[in-house]
Amino acid sequence: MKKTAFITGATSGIGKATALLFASKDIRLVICGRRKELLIKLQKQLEPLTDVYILNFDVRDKNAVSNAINSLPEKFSHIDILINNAGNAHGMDPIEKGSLEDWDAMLDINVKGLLYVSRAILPQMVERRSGHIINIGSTAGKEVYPKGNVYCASKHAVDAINQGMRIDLNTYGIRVGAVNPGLVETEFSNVRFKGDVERADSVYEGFQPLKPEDIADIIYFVISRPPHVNIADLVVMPTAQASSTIVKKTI
Ligand code: NDP
Ligand code: 8X3
Repeated sequence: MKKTAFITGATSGIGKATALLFASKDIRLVICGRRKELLIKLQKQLEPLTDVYILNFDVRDKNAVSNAINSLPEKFSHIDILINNAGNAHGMDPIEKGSLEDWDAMLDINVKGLLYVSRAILPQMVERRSGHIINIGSTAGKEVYPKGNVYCASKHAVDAINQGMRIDLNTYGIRVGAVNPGLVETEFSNVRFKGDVERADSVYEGFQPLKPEDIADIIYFVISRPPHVNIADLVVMPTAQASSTIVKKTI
């Protein structure tokens, strides 16, 4: 039977690459994000391949999250796969100089937003005793690096939530796992450095970073395992990267 996947942060980067790959695998899609024009563009691109429904909301707004999910038409309301991907880093400052707005954004989006979306979708998975949740964490959820402070805290929280979900949902046969990427070239650094393109580009200079499609491939591998297999926690880095601070660069 055709499955339905709900992907947050589908307007760019990892979420968009995952939507493209899932569509080619005949998975029905609910694609989410704040930039409606990008969602409409992606919907038009994917509709020849699969059924696509747009939900346009900010994951920080708990009422918007639950209203959007409750408004899904019947065809899209049975969610088999949840990809909790929406998130970003905002700023990169030493802790004593950190921006309170950046801290709010990272904790509200990466942690609370993930929780709001999950809370709205989990009851139907529990009722059906089936479902698969992939939480997009980060190497920043496994180690802390200089000036990463609050972003790393948000991704360590995702790591803990991933474990907590797996424990609490174990009894219902719901699969829960995290995919934790290292450096992936997306809009991530543009957002982190607030549109400073030169600074953003320099993050990926002198080595071959991961592409969003590399992560999409892994997400598809995880969700396409047989029902008795749950990939609980996976870390993936570019070959040039050994840790958050050790990257072999040619420049
Ligand atoms: P992008 O900036 O390319 O994509 C981020 C996505 O999140 C966008 O689709 C954006 O949509 C969505 N998003 C951000 N804020 C909100 C919000 N408030 N409400 C709803 N949607 C939101 O970055 P990536 O693809 O790289 O990031 C995806 C995930 O991967 C994030 O959780 C990130 O932390 C994680 N990650 C990224 C790595 C990297 O090196 N790139 C490495 C490890 C993890 P819109 O703006 O339209 O709302
Ligand atoms: C994104 C990877 O190293 O920029 O989560 O924090 S990093």
